[in-house]
Amino acid sequence: MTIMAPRKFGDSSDGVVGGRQTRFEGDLKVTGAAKYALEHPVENLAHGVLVPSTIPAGRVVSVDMQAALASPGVLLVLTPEDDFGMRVATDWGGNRPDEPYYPLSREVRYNGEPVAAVIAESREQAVAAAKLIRVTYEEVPHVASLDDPNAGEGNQLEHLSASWGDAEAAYAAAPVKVEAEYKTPREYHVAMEPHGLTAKWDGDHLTVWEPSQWSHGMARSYAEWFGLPFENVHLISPFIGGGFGSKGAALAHGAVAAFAARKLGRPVKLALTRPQNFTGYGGRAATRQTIKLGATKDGVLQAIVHRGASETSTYGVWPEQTGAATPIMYKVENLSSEHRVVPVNTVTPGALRGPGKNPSAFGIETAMDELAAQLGMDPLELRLKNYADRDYQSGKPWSTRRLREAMTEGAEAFGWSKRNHAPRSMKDGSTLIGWGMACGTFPVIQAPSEAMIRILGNGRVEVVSGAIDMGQGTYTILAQTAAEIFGVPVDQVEVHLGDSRMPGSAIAGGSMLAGSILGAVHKAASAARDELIGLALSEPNSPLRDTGANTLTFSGGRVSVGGEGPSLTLPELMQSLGRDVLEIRRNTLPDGASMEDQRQAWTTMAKVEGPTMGEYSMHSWCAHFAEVRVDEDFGTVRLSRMVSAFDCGRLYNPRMVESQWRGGIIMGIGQALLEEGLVDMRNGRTVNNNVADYLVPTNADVPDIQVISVGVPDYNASALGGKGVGEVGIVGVAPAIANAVFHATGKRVRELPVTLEKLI
Ligand code: MCN
Ligand code: MOS
Repeated sequence: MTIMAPRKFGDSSDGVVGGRQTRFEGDLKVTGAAKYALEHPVENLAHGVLVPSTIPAGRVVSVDMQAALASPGVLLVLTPEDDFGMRVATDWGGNRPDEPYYPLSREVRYNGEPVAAVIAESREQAVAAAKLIRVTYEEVPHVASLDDPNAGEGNQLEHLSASWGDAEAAYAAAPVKVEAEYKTPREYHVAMEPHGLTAKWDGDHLTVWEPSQWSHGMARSYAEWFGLPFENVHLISPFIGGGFGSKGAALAHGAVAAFAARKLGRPVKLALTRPQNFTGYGGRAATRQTIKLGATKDGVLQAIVHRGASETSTYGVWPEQTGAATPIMYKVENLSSEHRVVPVNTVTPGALRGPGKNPSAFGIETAMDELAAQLGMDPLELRLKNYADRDYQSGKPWSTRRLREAMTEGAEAFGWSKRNHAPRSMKDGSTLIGWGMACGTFPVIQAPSEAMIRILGNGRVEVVSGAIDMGQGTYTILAQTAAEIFGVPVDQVEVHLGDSRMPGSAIAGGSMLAGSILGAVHKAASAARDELIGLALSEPNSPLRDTGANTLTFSGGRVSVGGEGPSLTLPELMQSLGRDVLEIRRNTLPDGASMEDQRQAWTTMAKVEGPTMGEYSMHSWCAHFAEVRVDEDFGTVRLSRMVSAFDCGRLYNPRMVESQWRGGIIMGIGQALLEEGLVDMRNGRTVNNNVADYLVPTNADVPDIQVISVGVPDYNASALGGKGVGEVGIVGVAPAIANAVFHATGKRVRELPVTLEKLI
């Protein structure tokens, strides 16, 4: 269990909901005291490594492991021959086929799929022995990527289609038309902390130290794999070095390590190499989409026709939904949107910050810029002119949508009114200057959570939850919430997170955690405070008993009647009540939810609700404004300035939020200018599968980023009025930058990233 002991704080006014409290666990991180999963010391460790396939498609015919077995320190070699005795676990969609699970696959479906594993006394010995393994394959023809001529059209996913009016007819009749194809490449999470774990068995109890975005969901997978009760698995993940969507699910390497640990009767640590991190969990799928916009001569949208496709694997369906943002951005009476998935020989792609919305915004927001250019209109004016007064897809009113304010206030801060709208009109010597804008969105996703509040005799307030902090600020906002309710300074609060034995929580994913877990903590803390009030007013030894009050005030570290008369500190109150501890657990499920409902709520996605499940359509919104400087001779693009305005409802901690937004924007800068998984068509391998060749932004690539909040509390979206923050920041960044490049150069780049060879 992790006890937070922060040493330094901002103003006391920062330590409440809405305050700018500094990062609660910051000290632990900068001093190295925060232990990440793979750093957890475990005695008698054995070390595992995976052997990845070197072909993209086919079968493992045989594995020659004699030399590896004879190699120093080797304890165990696992191959597809081994009967793991495991069963397939429930996937994110809630499906659980009744089938055996082989984490080392005999069928090879992508280059890099694990086909063998070596466990040895040391990691070095395991690595050396793994090199001696000879795998014989029977290869079959493969489809390398979406660009492979054999990729085919793929399969249309009906549930992702949207349609109203008669889009094709309205497009045909529209006096002004834009039609273009937009492409995004494979992109990867590149978290600093690699995937990996230590697995340890005690009888039929399994402990797993593993970075996780979802302690309960991942513990369930381990339990299901091994046919164990959920309670027998203990997954521990107090700190994470970046997940960005990649650490929400238990993966094959976890199964291998846990199986090996059981077989050897000793703990096994297994960490993926950097290249293996590109195939351990899939990155963002490559996408392509065609958008047709029809408009009147004065820029009123008449029709949107959208046809998109994304790569998936041959064994799983992950749609990177190119039409996710398209239907809700603008007012349009005729729309048709369809998405296909095209199976290729890749690891199944996965969730990467802003899934779906992100490539979708690249399509629609570039197309809108093209329409503005064709009309000779200010792209901001075009967007405001076609502002969606409601959600045309669901027909529902917005809960809150301050996108207009985001656009106008962002434009004001950026100085947009000084823009000369003609491309190539703004220069500084041989440097072309471009200003571009684009909008973004991410849905409010709601899920139940549970939390426990413990008040100790010494007055410390503990918040306990299985929720995850991978850097977003969960520790901090939970501490602020409890501090506010008990009227104590934040340093009187301790937060315990990231443990599947703690109360269940929503995934730190889909930007749903903060709204969900704060609801639970607020409920549990309010209940604990009510309980304390009840006791303080009724217990014979309580000095507050005879005040005749019917409630008490918690403020400035003291409990009193409306701040008047006698007052007690929390420890004094606990002492007078004769209590060492008061513990209250609450969840946000409807009252009377059964144990089965609760189990499902914390360990599956069964109770997760989308943005239009209720009366309203609920989303976060943003508008980005980018300035680029392009060297005309060399085609190099430098982002020189960025202003982004957001509507994410109420902000629980603006300091954390600004950092979330900037983090998302920085990832968007990478997507716009640098990031591209390059596929070798001969063998289906992403060749730049390392941090030297897969480029992400460094400090020198990132200019000053001004972020602005225009949100107002939205109590439909969450108990405390906030909307999601973690993902919306990346959405719309790439089109804003690409639009700025068009404004600078007059060249429209419709395929990310915008690299110099596309400009000269
Ligand atoms: N917050 C707030 N007010 C709100 C909403 C959020 O103050 N109205 C702040 C809180 O500090 C909260 C944080 O923003 O902890 C993120 O909240 P939320 O939007 O609910 O997102 P989650 O907690 O569910 O986090 C997941 C989200 C996702 S899906 C990805 S991907 C992502 C992201 O968060 N990956 C991250 N941010 C990341 N940040 C870091 N450092 N590392 C990652 O891997
Ligand atoms: Mo975020 S991609 O939903 O973890």
